[in-house]
Amino acid sequence: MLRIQVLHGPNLNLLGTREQSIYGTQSLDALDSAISKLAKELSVKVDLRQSNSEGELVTWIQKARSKYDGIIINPAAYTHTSIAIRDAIAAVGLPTVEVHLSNIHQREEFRHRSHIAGVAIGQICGLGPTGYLLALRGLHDHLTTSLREKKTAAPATSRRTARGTRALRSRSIDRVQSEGSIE
Ligand code: CA2
Repeated sequence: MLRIQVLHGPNLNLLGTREQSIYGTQSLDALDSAISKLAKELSVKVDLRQSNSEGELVTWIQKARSKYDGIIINPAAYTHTSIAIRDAIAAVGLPTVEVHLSNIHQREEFRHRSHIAGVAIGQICGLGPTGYLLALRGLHDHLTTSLREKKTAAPATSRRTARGTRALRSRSIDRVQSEGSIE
């Protein structure tokens, strides 16, 4: 069973209570329930966490290395400031999808830059809570495809090696034949 860690950054615990015109009316609990429901349908184990602390997010990302196959993260304001979160994601090397409820590229200039995008396999923004569900489907797809590729890689390599050996053998036969013909 695939295991995915979902991380929500600072202030996302306030979802549904304020700034509804930007972040919508859904609470974080309702969003987490929708993610868990889809995870069940996809047979994925999800662990959902929210923190207002950069250090705590970094620690969870570091710990994910041994426990999870991928990460979905809305780093919230840390998206635009945190080299520490970027470095942690790069260090663990787990496929990571960055999600934002709002379209950060349509908002203030300081929200246009993401330190996370460069180490993520993709970024989804502007689609509200649906963005998390798309991220889960996309990461699930990414992980199952890369697992399938890993499984088929071995026989493909042996086929190549077998072909290579045959080609080498026939090349040396050619050489023997041509050497033979010189003599
Ligand atoms: O659009 C997003 O998901 C953001 O990551 C949300 C962050 C913001 O700093 C990013 O630029 C874009 C802010 C999260 C604050 O969430 C609140 C929710 C309800 C009420 C107040 C804040």
